[in-house]
Amino acid sequence: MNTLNKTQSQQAIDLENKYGAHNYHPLPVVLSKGEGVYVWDVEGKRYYDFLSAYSAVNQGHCHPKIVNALVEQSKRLALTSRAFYNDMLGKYEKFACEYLGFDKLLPMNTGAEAVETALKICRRWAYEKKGITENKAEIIVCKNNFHGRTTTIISFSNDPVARAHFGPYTNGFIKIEYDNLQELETTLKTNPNVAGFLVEPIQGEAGVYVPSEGYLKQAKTLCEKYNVLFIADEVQTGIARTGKLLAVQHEDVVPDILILGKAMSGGAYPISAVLANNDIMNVITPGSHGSTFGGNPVAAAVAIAALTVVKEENLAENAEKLGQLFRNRMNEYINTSNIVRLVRGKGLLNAIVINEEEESETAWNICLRLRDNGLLAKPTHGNIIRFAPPLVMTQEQLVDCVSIIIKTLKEFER
Ligand code: IF1
Repeated sequence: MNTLNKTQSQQAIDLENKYGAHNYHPLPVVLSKGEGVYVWDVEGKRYYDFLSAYSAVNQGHCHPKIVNALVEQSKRLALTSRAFYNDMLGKYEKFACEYLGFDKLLPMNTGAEAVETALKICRRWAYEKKGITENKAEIIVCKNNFHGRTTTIISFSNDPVARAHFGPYTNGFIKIEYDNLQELETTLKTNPNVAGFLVEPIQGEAGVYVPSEGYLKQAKTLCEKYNVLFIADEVQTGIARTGKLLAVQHEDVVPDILILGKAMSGGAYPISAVLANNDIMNVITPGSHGSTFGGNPVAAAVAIAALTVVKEENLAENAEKLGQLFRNRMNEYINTSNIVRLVRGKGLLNAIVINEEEESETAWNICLRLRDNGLLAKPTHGNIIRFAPPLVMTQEQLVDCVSIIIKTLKEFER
């Protein structure tokens, strides 16, 4: 077929296939515009976005206040590097520290970089404050974690697809079962060299796995008992996604180190951050860590705007309310159907488990049909579909979306 006869979508897909590395398997839809809870494909068809760029676009696509901050700051000053001061970074750091309740912030760009930063801070703290013998520090992580794509982070992943043939792997991590306090305590008791416990408040990639009530609170208590840093990876769960500003706040936990990314910018710009109090953050000294782009003036302006929108538009409260409604409506449907096993999640981070084996293609096929019916979502496993719309959604829109989802699921009933 010559290019003239191809749809615009197919042309875009072909270009990516030919010239782009094949590190993704996207749902076949080519998007060219977004506004609020909606995205449009190149043919002009409109969809509800139920992925929100993996929870980066909590504030909705192209939020005018965030876009304005991006544009105005870009026109004034975009990048200085950290070799010089700029007039935006300090303002942003003060704003974010007060907003989130920490003494200090270390600015980075991507989630994986922020996780790496947290690991470095934790190790330094282990040697300089806790007194662990050099090179002996261990950090506890959980099975089925997802913390990013760097060589160190994949070293403690147990996903064969993410890890295979990328070794040799980084040492210094102990893997335990998620949501298992017994194993956490045993590990802490038997390993005096543990410096930190790195955990996702809800495991996203694992399939929106919500731990038992009290798990985070008790894990934090155990960390205190053994003088170990509780490191919360809120890259995906943070910034109002789960119905609170931070998911750890559902259990009144204040992490020793907080990792944020994604919705720090509302999707307009890659912005991540690590927050901690002085006694921990002060192990970082000039030259020991950094980034060319981290903390640049555009990022600072965008983050202030993105965090302001979260408060001004009560996004945490909206996520909580709409999340309840979503799970209630889905549960009503699940009681009448055999295609969906269950719905789980918190706030507007939810997933349904399809009544099939993990290797099944049903979730993918349902996502294709959802697309045809005007709603975009992505499977996390063969049998799990994540639903994470922008938090600016209205109740009326959510009800409309629920009916699209249920109508689509009904097409798969046997
Ligand atoms: C991809 C999942 C989401 C994260 C947590 C750190 C990072 C992530 C808890 C790294 C990133 C992404 C990256 C994305 C897929 C995605 C994801 F499906 F893998 F689990 F969000 F649900 N910590 N999550 O979830 O942040 O370096 O990407 O900025 O395509 O790899 P990053």
